[in-house]
Amino acid sequence: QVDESKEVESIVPSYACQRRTTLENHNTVFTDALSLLAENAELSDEDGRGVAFRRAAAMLKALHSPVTDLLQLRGLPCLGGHSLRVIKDVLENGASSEVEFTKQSERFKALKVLTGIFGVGAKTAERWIREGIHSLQQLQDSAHTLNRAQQAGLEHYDDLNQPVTKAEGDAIGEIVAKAVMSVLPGAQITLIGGFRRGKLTGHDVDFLITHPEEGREVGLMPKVVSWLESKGFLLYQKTTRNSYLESKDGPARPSSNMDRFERCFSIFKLPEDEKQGTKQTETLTDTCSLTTPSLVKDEGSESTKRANLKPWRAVRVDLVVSPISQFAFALLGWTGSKLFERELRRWAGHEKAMSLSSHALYDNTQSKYLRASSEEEIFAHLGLEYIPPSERNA
Ligand code: DCP
Ligand code: MG
Repeated sequence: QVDESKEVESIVPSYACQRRTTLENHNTVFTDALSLLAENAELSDEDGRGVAFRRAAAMLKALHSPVTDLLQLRGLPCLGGHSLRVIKDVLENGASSEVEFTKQSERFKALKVLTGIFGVGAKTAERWIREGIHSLQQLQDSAHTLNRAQQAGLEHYDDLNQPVTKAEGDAIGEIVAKAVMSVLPGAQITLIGGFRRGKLTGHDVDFLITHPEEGREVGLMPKVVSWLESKGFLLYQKTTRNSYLESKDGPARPSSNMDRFERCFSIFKLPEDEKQGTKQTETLTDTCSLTTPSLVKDEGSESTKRANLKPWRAVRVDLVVSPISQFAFALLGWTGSKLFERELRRWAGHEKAMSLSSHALYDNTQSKYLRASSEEEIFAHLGLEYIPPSERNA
């Protein structure tokens, strides 16, 4: 016999893209625990387990009140045995022993520290850990040659591991907009990623650039990057070319989830005065050339001291250029959250026999592409109720 009054929700749809998930989370104690286990699984090359924990956490995020009793979870989707055990542990003991154990483990701590370096993924970190490298100091003392991205990541470690605020995101948006307008008047720039979903902080700032006339966006990225570089705004950048091939009757069928837009992974040098909104454009270039530490001398207190003294801060910025014909798909694909995106693609494939990417939507039944010029149209093609960005925080 279920006590009806204890039920949190009667019907929760099983795909995250069918649910409205705001930033208001009534179950952080459980979602934090499950997210940490998801992170540990992802860092350990166990993606299947990672997704299972992420789905369980996302379902709990969509509930309108806190869970206080396991019985309230009856009939709710996305909860596997493992996730249920974690929730039970938290309910009964105030914390999950598995989570506490993971947090304390040398392996997890080392994976976090090493993958905290921009340019270092789980595989590289794993390899280093097997060689006994667990800290930044040990990495620096080792004979490893780091690639350009990793060197920049290590050099700006403290800054890049400090969350980016919305105000900083907006300040960078103004700079990027200026760059884009200077090299291609009429081009449009849109804030995407977590900030578009209303998040107050993020690990980076993401922008999507397009032009209302198809084709005018070709060659745009190198010009934007040159402009930014000439003004001293870039500490690091790597641009990848657009590798998405156009076929006779439309964009080629997406072959993987990874999109192939022209993309720039960068580390921005955001001057403090820009950040505070008191713009002194004339002196900007001077300010920017003040300090560019070329060697990483130490981490810890010295580097923190330096970080506090310098008149700028390093911020991760991603730029993506899309032709206008693919803009709606790029916008939807880059707004996130990551799980929301994953669930949209799973819904498309499993429920609608369609393939969704950040470039296009292909209907396998009709063997044709479905065009769209807005996110609303894409949701409609997918037979889903429209979910605005602020409710895609799964
Ligand atoms: N994205 C994706 N799959 C990837 C990379 C990105 O679906 N492998 C999409 C979803 C993300 C968006 O791009 O929301 C931006 O990627 P971020 O990693 O910057 O994620 P967020 O902006 O959501 O998070 P944060 O606020 O930490 O930057
Ligand atoms: Mg982001």
